[in-house]
Parts: sequence; structure tokens; C-alpha cells
Amino acid sequence: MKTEIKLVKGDITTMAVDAIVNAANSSLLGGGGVDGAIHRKGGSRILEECKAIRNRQGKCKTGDAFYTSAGLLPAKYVIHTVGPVWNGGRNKEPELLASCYRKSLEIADSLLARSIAFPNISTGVYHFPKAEAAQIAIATVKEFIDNENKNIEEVIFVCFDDENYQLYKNILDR
Ligand code: AR6
Repeated sequence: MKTEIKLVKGDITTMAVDAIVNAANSSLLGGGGVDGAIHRKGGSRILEECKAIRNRQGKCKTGDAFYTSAGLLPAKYVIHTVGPVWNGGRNKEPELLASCYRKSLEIADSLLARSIAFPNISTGVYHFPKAEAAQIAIATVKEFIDNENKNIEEVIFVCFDDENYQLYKNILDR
């Protein structure tokens, strides 16, 4: 299948796609940034589902992902993934970030999602350097769609800030 990669500048909570990805934290109980926006606009149902998952299986490990419904958002599902906190780069941050993208894609594919939108995981409060994060995000998505994907037709990178948007644009235009 030919899967398209698209780039958008904006707010991921407005995306009418099958799955949006949330840059969550291991508590699963919400936070600021994109996580805050998703819970705020999506309503209490998302948090209730997160709490139920936490009660069943405990905290979410860094690099791992799980999904809930999308509450009041236009998407069908929210895939919550926990990005690494940048701590110099020698604590497996690149591998863990790649794992966030890969596991999210695996979940979306297993949900038969045809479209998935990603924020720039870990590049806000978690301070992952944006240029390196963009390389990892794009390389991991390409690898997945070339080798494993069955159902996803569209992967959209949703950049909230200009710097991320330009970094992605430069790589994708090459
Ligand atoms: N739509 C798309 N992207 C957004 C939005 C939005 N509405 N809002 C912010 N971003 P961050 P992290 C971008 O800090 O670094 C939370 O408190 C933002 O510009 O949301 O993975 C969690 O609970 C940045 O590029 O996530 C965790 O505790 C990107 O989203 C912690 O932050 C990620 O920034 C996770 O930190």
C-alpha cells in the first residue's frame, strides 16, 4: 500500500483522523502541553479510560503506548505514548523516542486506522532536541510504512511551533 506522509502546522486536537497520538507521561493522568489540550478538549471520558487502564496494568513505561477512545474530539482514538525526558542523550533517549512512534503505529494499524496524526513527542517539556527528534520520527515512520504497515494510508505530522514545522519540512522536501 502507498502510504502518504503529510505535514501540518496546527493543533492536533482539531484533526479528524482515525487516531491522534498524545505525548503523555507515565502516570497516565494527564499533564500540560499537548496532553493537557487533548484532555481539556476531549472531555472526562478519556481520563476515565486512562485511569481504568492504569488500575489494570499500572503506569505506562517510557517508549510504550496504549489507546483510549477520543471522547469529544473529532478523532476516533487517542493513542497515548510516553516519550523520554532528554537527559543528555546517553540514556537510550533516541531508541525510546523511536519506540514511541513504532508502538503507536502498531496500535493504529491493529485498530485498522487509516489515518494517524503525531505531535512532536518529547520536544516540549521533555526537551528532546527538535532536529534529532524530527529525524527519528520521520525515519521510524518510513521504516514502518515500508515494512510492516497493513492499514494506514496517511501519517500526518502536526507541528505546533514554527521551528518544528521548518525542521520537518526540510527533511520531507529532500
Ligand atoms: N497540538 C499539537 N502539538 C502541540 C499542542 C497541540 N495542541 N500543544 C503542544 N504541542 P509537550 P513532551 C507540541 O510538552 O515534551 C505533558 O505535561 C509542543 O509544541 O506537550 O512529550 C505530559 O503530561 C511540542 O512540540 O510534550 C508530560 O508530562 C510537542 O507538542 C510531558 O508534558 C510536545 O510537547 C510530555 O512532554
